[in-house]
Amino acid sequence: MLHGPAAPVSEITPDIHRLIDDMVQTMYAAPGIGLAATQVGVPLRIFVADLSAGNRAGELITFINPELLEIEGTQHEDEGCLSVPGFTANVLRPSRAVVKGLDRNGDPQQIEGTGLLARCFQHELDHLDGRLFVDRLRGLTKDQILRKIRKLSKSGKW
Ligand code: GNR
Ligand code: NI
Repeated sequence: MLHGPAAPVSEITPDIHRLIDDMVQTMYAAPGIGLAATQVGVPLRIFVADLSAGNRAGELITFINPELLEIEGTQHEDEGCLSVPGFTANVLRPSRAVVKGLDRNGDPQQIEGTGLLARCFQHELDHLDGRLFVDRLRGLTKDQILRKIRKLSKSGKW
């Protein structure tokens, strides 16, 4: 599921609202700053994000059918993923990203993110296209992480 693409949401039904509420709860429980529907086993183009991980009101962002409009600059920072537990790596990403899509109510929204928010947006958009942060790594870092994951999963510890 994590390696496959997600399909657009055609209609925002009560089921979609229940899914979003569930994703928000799951993100806060983790805790994480973002979560894509593919991470909870639903291959639909939805993600939620909250840089405060639920600690500050009004920071929750919900995107349905998000699209990357603009990217600019570069940033190198450590990145992790709730679906790749126990590993972080330095990932090169654009430092600014503008995302457009629908909000929870189906109204159009466009949000500009810089720094961590830009990173989070791109991380979640990657999930919806079946990409994990490890897929963006190169060379020794990637080999080391994949080797460790393979070893752990072989012994049933991952
Ligand atoms: O909680 C998360 N933290 C994080 C840190 C740096 C870059 C991206 C992220 S997203 C991650 C939650 C997650 O896996 N979302 O898909
Ligand atoms: Ni992730």
